[in-house]
Amino acid sequence: MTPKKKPYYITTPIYYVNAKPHIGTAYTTIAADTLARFMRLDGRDVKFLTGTDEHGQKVEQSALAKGITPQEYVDDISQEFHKLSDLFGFTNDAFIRTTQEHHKKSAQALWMKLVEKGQIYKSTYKGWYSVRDEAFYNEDEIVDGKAPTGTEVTWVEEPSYFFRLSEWQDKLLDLYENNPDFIAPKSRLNEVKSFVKGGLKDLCVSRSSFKWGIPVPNDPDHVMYVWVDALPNYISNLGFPDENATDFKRFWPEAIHILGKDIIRFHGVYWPALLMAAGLPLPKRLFAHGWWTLEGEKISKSTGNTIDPFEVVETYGADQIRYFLLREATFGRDADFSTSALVSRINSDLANDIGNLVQRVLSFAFKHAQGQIPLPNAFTENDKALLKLAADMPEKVREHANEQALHKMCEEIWAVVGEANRYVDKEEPWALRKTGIERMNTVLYVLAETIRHVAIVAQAIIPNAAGKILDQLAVSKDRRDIHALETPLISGVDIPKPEGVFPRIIAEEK
Ligand code: ME8
Repeated sequence: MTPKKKPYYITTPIYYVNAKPHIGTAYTTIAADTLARFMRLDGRDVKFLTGTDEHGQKVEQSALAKGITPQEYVDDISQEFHKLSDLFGFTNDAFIRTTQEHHKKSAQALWMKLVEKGQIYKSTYKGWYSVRDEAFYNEDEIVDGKAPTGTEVTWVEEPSYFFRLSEWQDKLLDLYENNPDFIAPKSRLNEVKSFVKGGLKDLCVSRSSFKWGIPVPNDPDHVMYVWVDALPNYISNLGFPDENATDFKRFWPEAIHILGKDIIRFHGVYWPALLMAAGLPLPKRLFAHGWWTLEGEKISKSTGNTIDPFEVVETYGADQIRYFLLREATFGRDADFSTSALVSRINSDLANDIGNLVQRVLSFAFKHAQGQIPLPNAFTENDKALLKLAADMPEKVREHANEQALHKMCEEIWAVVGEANRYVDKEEPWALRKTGIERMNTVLYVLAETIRHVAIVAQAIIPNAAGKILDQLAVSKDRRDIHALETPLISGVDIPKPEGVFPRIIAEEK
């Protein structure tokens, strides 16, 4: 009996539609897509969600400025995020929009659950609000008349609903204590802990000074505060409020939320508190990655120092950008986006290391081994060492994937590529052509088998190129998952004429 596939639910933040996607927003989805792809290759039952966050004062104001309705405005920009999915080949199973009816009903149902449990009450909010952050700030957080994030704040006094967040302080601290892996990396866990230890005030969860939002049940003068509307997307996608919905039962406790460190407080404090208060299970883990910066400044749509993903993909290619973003930054830390670093990664890791390896081996086999990956003869210690390195690699990558260490996943695969290149240089198959065809065949087989391992796992990171490499190795489409690596490469079959997968497209900058 085949074991039932283990569920894996991965999400990105739902992005605000107040501006087009930029490289920072693409990054989070690339990271989640890579994990989703890897887990599918590894035989997991994956659900991968992304989408757009379409309500709030910011959207209402932007639509007004353009002279269109908020709905027209969000329909337009949401499309840009769909185009981004096509650009990078994202494999999300669903794309949620908070303006969808099923989401609105779900957020309202969560609200009602909180009301029934006495967790929501009406009062008056007096304090600072940043429209750009869609966040409330305490007096002691205001720096030189601005939010701690540097955005403009306005003084707000309006009748509002409040969530009894203050009641959840101890439960949250217990959660972090008993589940130290709930928030990663550690630095973010510590940040969240100290925020909660500093004391929690009840959270204002409705607004009445604008209309573009999900109406508060039984009080149409209020719309839900944008985060209370947005966070439940992770469960509305699974069928909540129907707690018996197949997807909710199967995927909810398995959830891994990938997000940027800017929104860790919302995910690490408000979200678990709302869920506990509603009596719902908590997600398994939150991973907050760092920021991409441009000359040290956070890349951000509000400051305008953005990098357009469509432009860089046009110039360098989608796989190249995916690889660069995943490999260059330690996942969890900030990294600077520089053209010279990008070009150098493309030329060294992609063109030189993997591109050359594949090209050298496959063209040689095509020309000098009758267009086939030949059958091997007895393996030497050197052959066995490379084959073992390749065979052990998927397990190492799996361990890193389980910890969302995306840069280490890349490193592990490329360590095999590096070793394979050293093996080619040492074994010199071109010289063996004259001195020992049998040995040449074995060397070619060992290399092809190593490349198959690399390409199968690398499908998670560079899906287009890895797919092409597998085509060139004549690996059939149904034998491209990690399970297929348990049986050896089928050699002695014709391979197509090899073509370069990663041309050295750009002259390296001096
Ligand atoms: O916060 N570097 O949406 P948002 C890396 N709607 N990642 C970046 C980045 C950068 N420079 N800039 C943005 C929201 N991001 C809410 C989320 S979820 C229930 C609601 C990424 O459009 C990063 O993932 O402002 C960050 O958390 C997210 O975009 C913020 O997207």
